[in-house]
Amino acid sequence: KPVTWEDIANDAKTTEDVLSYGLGLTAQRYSPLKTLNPKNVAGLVPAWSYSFGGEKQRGQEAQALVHDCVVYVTASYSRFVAIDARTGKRLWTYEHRLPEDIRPCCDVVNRGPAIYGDKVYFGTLDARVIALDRATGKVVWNEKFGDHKVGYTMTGAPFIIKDKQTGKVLLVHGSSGDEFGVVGYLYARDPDTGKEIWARPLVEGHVGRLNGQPSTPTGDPKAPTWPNDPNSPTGKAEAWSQGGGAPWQTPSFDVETNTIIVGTGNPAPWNTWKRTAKGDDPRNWPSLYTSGQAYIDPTTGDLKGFFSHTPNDAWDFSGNNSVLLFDYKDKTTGKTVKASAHADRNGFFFVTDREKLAKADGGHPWKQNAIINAWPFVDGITWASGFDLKTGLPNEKGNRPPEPKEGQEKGDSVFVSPPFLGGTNWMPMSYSPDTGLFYIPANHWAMDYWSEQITYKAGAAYLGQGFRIKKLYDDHVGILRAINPQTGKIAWEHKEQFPLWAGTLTTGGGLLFTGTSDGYVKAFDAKNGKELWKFQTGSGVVSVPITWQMDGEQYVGIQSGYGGAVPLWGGDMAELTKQVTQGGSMWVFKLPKQ
Ligand code: PQQ
Repeated sequence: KPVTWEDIANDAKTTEDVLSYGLGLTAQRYSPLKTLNPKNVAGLVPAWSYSFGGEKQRGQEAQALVHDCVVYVTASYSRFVAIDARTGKRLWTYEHRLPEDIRPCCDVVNRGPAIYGDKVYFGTLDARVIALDRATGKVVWNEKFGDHKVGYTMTGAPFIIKDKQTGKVLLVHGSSGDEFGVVGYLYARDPDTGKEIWARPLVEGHVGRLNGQPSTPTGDPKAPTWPNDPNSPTGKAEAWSQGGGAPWQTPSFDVETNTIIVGTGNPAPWNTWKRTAKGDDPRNWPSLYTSGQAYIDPTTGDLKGFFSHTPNDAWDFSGNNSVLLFDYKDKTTGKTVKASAHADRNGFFFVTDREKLAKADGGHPWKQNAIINAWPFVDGITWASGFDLKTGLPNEKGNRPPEPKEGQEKGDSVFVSPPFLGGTNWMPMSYSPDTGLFYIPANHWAMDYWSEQITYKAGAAYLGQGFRIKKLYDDHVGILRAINPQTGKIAWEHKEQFPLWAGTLTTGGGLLFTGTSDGYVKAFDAKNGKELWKFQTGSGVVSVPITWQMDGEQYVGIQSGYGGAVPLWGGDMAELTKQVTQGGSMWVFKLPKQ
């Protein structure tokens, strides 16, 4: 049967299917299923495993969907598979033919599909969104959204929402490409035809599109948070034309306020001095609307509100990681607070006022006063001591890498933690309304970091920085942490020798599922972090677990296949994980029949 908007809107509550990235519009990654629990989870065994095949393997980062007993999952190199959820038998495969000159920064990954009506959707590395017939895998439409030669690409899962204002169902997706100096866009399309409805650039002063026409500028048309350059044709510094801000991960959707909420990527180039007026303090040039959380009107694509996690981001912290929506009762006032939660690469866990940010009040969309709190979720943060809760701005510790001196190619190196790979990265955290805790797949590491000279060249990396990733502790890199969003206290933690690069999932049965880079799928007690079960899949796990119910039994699904940014950019960590073999398969587990 076709997937309706009501099915998607109820995804977080229904247990027989998984219809959205995030297991629901609020992206909490919580399933109410209770069959599996701390007492019986040790008995989990594989139901089946499916190999994606091919000579090319690399990272498998997808979150699968399940509908009508079919598993829909994407694989590396822009591949899509439909699998019989009962038997593991392939129903169809779609292998997108990729040109040679694609430019993904951080591996040939794909984070999963979307589903609606009789179609499934996914993004490809040559900057397309493709709709396939759910039953046959045949292409229904195929829309190219950017030039892959200059760096546009797509790795994130698209997302279905319904605009309350117009009653239209929209397919929403973002672009990737900040490391090549392209301006990032969020797009809304008609899911039936693929036709663009609006496009929103995330660099201040760039103009959006609505129904094929130029619409509004993003924030202030003069882009006062980016420096001017009287010698350039735009009147702005070179960086402004190449400014990044790509919303390369999947949004969440607030039905109540009719708002799309998405993290925005790093400013381009990484080099802070290229985005600062000569001789001035970078903090006066926040590079809006990059490295923060954006609140977007689904009718027009206009920006209603924005909170910057790292103003004038000098460390490629980006702001993309999932923004989870949750409500809580304030301990002192007893009032229900409608909040957003986000664990940033910069090492801080943010709780922000979702209602304030989702309100288009005619004023400036930049609203740092929407901060409720920000707590460190990793040790040893070097760039800021915390956030000022009045201004919402970071208390910086003077950790920006200095400019190269006159006549030199490189500036002095500084020690930075977390490094650009982040206290956490794209792998989504989860929330359990039962424990009231957020579960962050985090890492303890650092980098040596220095500025370099840079000028924009189309299709070439646009960073202006050099780096070397290093260990912070001898005994672990990965650190799974459960954090209380009202106190910032770490309720429990679990260490891993290798970097953690898989998402987390929580259940009504009181479990937490995730995967490790050395190949295990693991289950923990969500209350206290006790490891209850593990299974070796044969390659590193850097994907996102799901769970569903079928024929009265609870299933858990996850992909195995090592890759992503760590083996490519990870310095000492790439060295450490060299021993992990590549792979590419979907694994499904359940309890043996009684
Ligand atoms: N992708 C990964 C990964 O899949 O392991 C890690 C990263 C990306 C990063 O650390 C990035 O900074 C990053 N940045 C962009 C961007 O700014 O456009 C895109 C991506 C991507 O699409 O995978 C990553």
